[in-house]
Amino acid sequence: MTRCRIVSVVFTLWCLCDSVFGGSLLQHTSVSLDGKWIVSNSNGSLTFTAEVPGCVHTDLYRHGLIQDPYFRFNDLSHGWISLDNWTYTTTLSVTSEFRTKQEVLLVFDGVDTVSSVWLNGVNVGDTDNMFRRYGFSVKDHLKDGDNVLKVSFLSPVLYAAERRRHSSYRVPPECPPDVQKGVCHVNFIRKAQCSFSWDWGPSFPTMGLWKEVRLEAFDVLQLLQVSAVPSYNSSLSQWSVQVELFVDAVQLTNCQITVSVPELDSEQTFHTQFVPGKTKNVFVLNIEKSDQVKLWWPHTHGRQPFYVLSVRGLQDKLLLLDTRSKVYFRTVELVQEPIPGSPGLSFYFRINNKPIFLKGSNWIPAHSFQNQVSPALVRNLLQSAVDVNMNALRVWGGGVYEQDLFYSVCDELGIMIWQDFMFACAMYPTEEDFIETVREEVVQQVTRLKSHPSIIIWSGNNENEAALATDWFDIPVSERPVYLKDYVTLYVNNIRKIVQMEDQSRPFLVSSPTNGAESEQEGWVAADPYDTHYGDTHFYSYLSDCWDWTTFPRTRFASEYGFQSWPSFSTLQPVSVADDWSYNSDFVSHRQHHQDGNQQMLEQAALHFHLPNSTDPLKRFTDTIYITQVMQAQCIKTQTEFYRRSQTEIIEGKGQTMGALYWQLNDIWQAPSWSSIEFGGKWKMLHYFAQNFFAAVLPVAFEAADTLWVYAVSDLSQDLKLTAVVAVYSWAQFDPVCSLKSDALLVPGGSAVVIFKQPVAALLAGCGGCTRATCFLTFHLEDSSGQQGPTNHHFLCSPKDAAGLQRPNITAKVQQSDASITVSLHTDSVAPFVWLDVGNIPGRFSCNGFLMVSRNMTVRFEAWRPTSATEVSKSLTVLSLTDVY
Ligand code: BMA
Repeated sequence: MTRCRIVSVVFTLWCLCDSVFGGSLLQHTSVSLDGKWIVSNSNGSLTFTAEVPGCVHTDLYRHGLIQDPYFRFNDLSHGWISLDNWTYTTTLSVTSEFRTKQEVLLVFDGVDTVSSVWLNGVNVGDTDNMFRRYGFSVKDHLKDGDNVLKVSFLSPVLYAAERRRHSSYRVPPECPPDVQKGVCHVNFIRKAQCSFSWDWGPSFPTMGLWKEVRLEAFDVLQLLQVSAVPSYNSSLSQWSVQVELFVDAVQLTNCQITVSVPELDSEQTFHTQFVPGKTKNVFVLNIEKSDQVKLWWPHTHGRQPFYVLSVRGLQDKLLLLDTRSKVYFRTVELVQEPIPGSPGLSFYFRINNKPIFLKGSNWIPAHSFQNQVSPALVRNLLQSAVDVNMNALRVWGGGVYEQDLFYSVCDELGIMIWQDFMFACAMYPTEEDFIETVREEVVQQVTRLKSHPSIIIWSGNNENEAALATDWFDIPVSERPVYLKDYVTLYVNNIRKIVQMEDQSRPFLVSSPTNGAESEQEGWVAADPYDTHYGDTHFYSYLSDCWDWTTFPRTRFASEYGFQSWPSFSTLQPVSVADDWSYNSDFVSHRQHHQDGNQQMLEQAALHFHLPNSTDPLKRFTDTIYITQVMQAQCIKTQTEFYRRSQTEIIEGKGQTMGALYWQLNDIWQAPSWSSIEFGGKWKMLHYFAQNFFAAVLPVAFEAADTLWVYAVSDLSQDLKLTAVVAVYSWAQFDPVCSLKSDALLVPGGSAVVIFKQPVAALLAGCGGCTRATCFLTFHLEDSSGQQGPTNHHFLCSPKDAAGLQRPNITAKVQQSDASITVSLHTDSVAPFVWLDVGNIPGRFSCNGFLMVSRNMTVRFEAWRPTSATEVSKSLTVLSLTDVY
């Protein structure tokens, strides 16, 4: 058995806020119980050392007791792990000095999920919620010398099934669809809902101590957490910061608290009394130089400055508390108000008084085993988001409340977070103990996260209003009131109430999608939560032609929409064998968790592209992967551009779209999904496209009744005087056949306006023999200082019908130039969707998936680990559309 030795250290204050320094002077001892534990299964046939933080699955793998869980079909063959009960054991040695402190707590930052905790044979506590921190008082159960600590986990799968058996009515869905190859009743356990399988993820119902474990001993008090939430009084033009100290005090303690933000010359002292037990103590600091406060802005709208807030607590001359944390100043409002000429209400975010269009995606857990989500992985994914001009992400409600670092990086990068509570696509029980544990979960998570400016909204659940309103689960009409009542009990009377008590600084929505204020009017479940006149919408339509913008809802806010694609071969290869590398293989159908998903991708692609038909099976497979990525990129481009150009106008009562968050940013494993970034971090073609379709200034083209329209979209603060330049190219030659220019137009900041309009027939007639089949368009915006925003393209026919498009011969030369690696490309004819791939060398190109309309082009490769031009050159493959025909 491994032992944890107690070392007495003096660092009193641990705070869950973003403490820059932390530190303390009060006699307080904390000892980490992370590191090596022993874990064994219920009959003792398996016993091995365990890592904490960690989980049983990763330990089994580390010891070579199971194969890589992500390899081929192992998600199925490893199912036995979560059907067993597992016990974690460690021995800790305690000194009498430690034991004689007034209070000794055994603290678990995260327990996954249902366990009983035993110290020297005494049950000191139980857990039932992965999203809670637990602190058990253990002073009376510790002895000098060795102490045995055991955490006995119940199988989450059997526990959930047992809870269901005891429920007096069904709480649907009972099980996931067969295609997800998952396990049942996940809604009965407070655990990542996707861990029992999802339509993009495997079933790995984990067990273990997934966050830190430690003993805390103290005499007077312990500061559990500090939060600092600024608010602005506009009538007084005055900032203040609400500082909350969460304190666990052993005795009544008089304390003089000094709160300050030195950089803003603001300091206030308060005399307070901490009463015994856990208490929240609130202090409001008025900011002296309110007019000088530098504001936090979303990415591309400004910078993300912070100030250091210091809190010191003195009892007579004894320093009880001394902590520093970051405080960021910004305001957020969700504006739902009547719009002239449109039924319904607006739905947009105003940050620091400025309406802001949210551009981004949805975040899912980055791994089935959370202990594998390293700081580097979190940073890489978030950096990849801002690198393609995203300013927002939605942390989706079927995963986990992310780790502190995630939100700190979002604060630093200016990523706005729409934060769901962890309930998704289901009805939920409302038994007393279930509600009780959820209440504690909500208090803790809001307390932990509310100091982060990045979080701009809380949302109660994912799609549960819609599930009820549009009857996903065939609930008989007579039983509907039960589920409605449960819905209101959980999300409105409990979660909403708690959030409004704990955090008045940002809006709360009960669900997503929702009609917001209108849903509330309708008793919290609207007749049609997808109503485009209100709130946000989720929209999926896989088989209608995604190039036809008229199929998209002209919504106020698109919080989910998407199309699937396959990840690249280099991502699949490590978890598969040669037998698997065909689109009809068992592996390919096994990894697809969305009903008919593989077929849908091909059908959507076939609307505009020839499907790969190489006689070489491997080439046919990799070409198919490519074509699914082309399809996905082009589909989401079209849809996102539609949302962005709809931001200013109201057409037939609909419009003023103020958000486009596509589904989904990242992947949990190597499988087909809606993601734009593959498991492992590689960018799909969609992610490269996002760089353009989320650009601050963007020209958007579309056709309506055979007329070409070009809109100028601008997210900038300042107005621009722009001209649209439309070039007509022939598929068969490089130089434009002709080129047209609009008049200069004033494009106000934060708007989308028509800048060019011409019937397609007239445009082609004036352009030397061009037809829809022989020609296509590129276009860009410019002002007196040059081009503004990217060059965009518009096809006048499906590429499969393009006349004159030849198979290009593209050559590439890789060179090391200064700090970067460049790829110089040469083509002998026009090449659409040029795709550079360097296999498993981590990194990204400066652009990819592009339309090559000139003979030469140079692209940079930014490697995420040391590499060389030779290595890149060896791995590089270049593909363009006609290569797959
Ligand atoms: C939405 C999401 C997810 C799902 C996605 C794709 O419903 O909320 O539940 O993965 O669509 O189907």
